[in-house]
Amino acid sequence: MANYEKALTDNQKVLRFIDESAALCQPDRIVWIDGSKKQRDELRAEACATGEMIKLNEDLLPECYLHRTAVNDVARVEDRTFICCRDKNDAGPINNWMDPKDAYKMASEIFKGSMQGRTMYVIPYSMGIVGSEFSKVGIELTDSIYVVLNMEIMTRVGTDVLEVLGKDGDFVKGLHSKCQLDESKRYILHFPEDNTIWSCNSGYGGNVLLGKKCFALRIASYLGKNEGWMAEHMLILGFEKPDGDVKYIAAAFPSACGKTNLAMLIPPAYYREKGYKVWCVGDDIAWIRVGADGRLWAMNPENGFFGVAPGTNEKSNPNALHTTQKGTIFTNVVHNLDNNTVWWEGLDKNPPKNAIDWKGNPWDDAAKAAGVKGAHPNSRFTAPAKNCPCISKEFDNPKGVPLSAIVFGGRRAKTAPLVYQSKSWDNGVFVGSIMASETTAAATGAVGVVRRDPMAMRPFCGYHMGDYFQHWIDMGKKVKNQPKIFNVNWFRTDDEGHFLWPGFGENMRVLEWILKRCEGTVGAVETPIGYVPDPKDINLEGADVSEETLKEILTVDKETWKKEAEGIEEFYKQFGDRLPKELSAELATLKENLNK
Ligand code: OXD
Ligand code: MN
Repeated sequence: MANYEKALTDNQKVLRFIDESAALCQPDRIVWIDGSKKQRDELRAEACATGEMIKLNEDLLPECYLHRTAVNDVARVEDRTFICCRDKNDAGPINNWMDPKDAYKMASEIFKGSMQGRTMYVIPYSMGIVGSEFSKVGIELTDSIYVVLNMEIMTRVGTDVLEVLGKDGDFVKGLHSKCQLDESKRYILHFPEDNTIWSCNSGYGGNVLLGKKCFALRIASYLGKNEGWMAEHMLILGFEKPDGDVKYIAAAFPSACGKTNLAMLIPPAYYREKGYKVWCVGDDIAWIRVGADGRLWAMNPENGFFGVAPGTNEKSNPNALHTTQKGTIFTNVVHNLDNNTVWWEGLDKNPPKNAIDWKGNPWDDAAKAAGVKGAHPNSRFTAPAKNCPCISKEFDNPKGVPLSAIVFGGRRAKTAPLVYQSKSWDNGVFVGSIMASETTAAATGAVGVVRRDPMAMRPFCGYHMGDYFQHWIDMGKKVKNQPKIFNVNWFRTDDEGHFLWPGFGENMRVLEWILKRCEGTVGAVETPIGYVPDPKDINLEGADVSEETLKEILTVDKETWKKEAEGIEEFYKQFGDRLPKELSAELATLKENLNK
């Protein structure tokens, strides 16, 4: 006999959504997540009893847990992610598309009875501060305690969200079931026209924490286009000068280009001693609106960090490491049995002797000698933002922070200079639209395959990318005090494939130039693609970079860029007449500049 707890709301839309989903998935029980510590502790204990999670050493890693996903379920599945809008053309050439009627029908078969013998948890959550006019509410229904506990870190969860929703409020409907974790029936379906997300047969964060990529980017980008704001795949940081003045930058990089590291940057000693500081507002997603003052304001709708563990260490990102020492869920990392803690490649040089790898197998000397990785390369930590030593005091400000600069970036071995500034808003949109990364074959000297990833939104834009570009152009017209737009590339290499720029904390030097440009306190050199620094204006004090190297990574090679322009033209073709005319004009100007 089904045991459905008393509802925590009388919002009929919520109740109808739950009834319909329960009728389909047929859970044995329905449990409302109220956000209380008591309930969280009970769920943690239950997950440990079933083996879904492992409680780690309370002294060394208080309130931390380890989880292993199924071996076939370790990353976002772009090829199984769909935008289901009525007209195929509205999904655009980059998204996978399914007719909503077909998608609901197909997925209903998969969801049918999927929660029999299981509990359906009802998670009311807010993206952004609960009750702020800039926040949005979602309800996620899931049969996974792991999802509940992650959502409690990544978003703001609890009965206060239901209060804000009131009797009649609207919300994003998210339905998730692990089903049988069958890869061939794994689907991440978005119905932007219905404010709905359905996710089945996965238990991996990016596919199942529906507040994150699914809502805060794919659905929100669509809402933003219709409502006049922007949902972007961007970190937000505050740059504080010794006089206490803080300026804010939002930056978009494709996945695995170091967004979390930049967001939590520790300035080099030279800057620290002078009193410079960097504050993290967000590491992955920015919701951006036009403020009453005519500036763009950005807020981080999330409440935690879902970061990649491998490579995170005391040197690369001490702030992230510190953030993970309390109240964190680790996924697919090594379990160190000697002290019941965790480890991953790149944490330190002391892999644990007595350990279990991410697949749950003993990770012994033989396995290590055979090159078996202990942690999955996409293993993750889910950590509360409030743990972060450099969390901005504006983190909880519902209005967000005013942006001085927007930065785009990618991983390019030769093409893009260390930094350049666009010439105007429309030119900046062009710079964002041509963002690209090369596969890391570049590290071995070969030039990698170029993947265009406009504004780092390729996997996350919930509608036609051409219309998305147009939305960017249109937003520029609404902003009286436009932030300046830049492009950075930390990944220039020499002919042997060695990185020429040290990156990490040293990127502070580039941020400083960017903000000086915004303030109008430093000049620049004009090139066919935009303005680059005069090498003397990048502060190299205390840096292990020669002036010669700096000069080299600031060069813009016309021949390389002519090839790049051809690549852009090819890329643009697919948008047909939905490519904004402003962007075709920008491409024409670039070509002209290169031929001068
Ligand atoms: C992420 C991603 O997990 O961009 O943030 O893939
Ligand atoms: Mn991301």
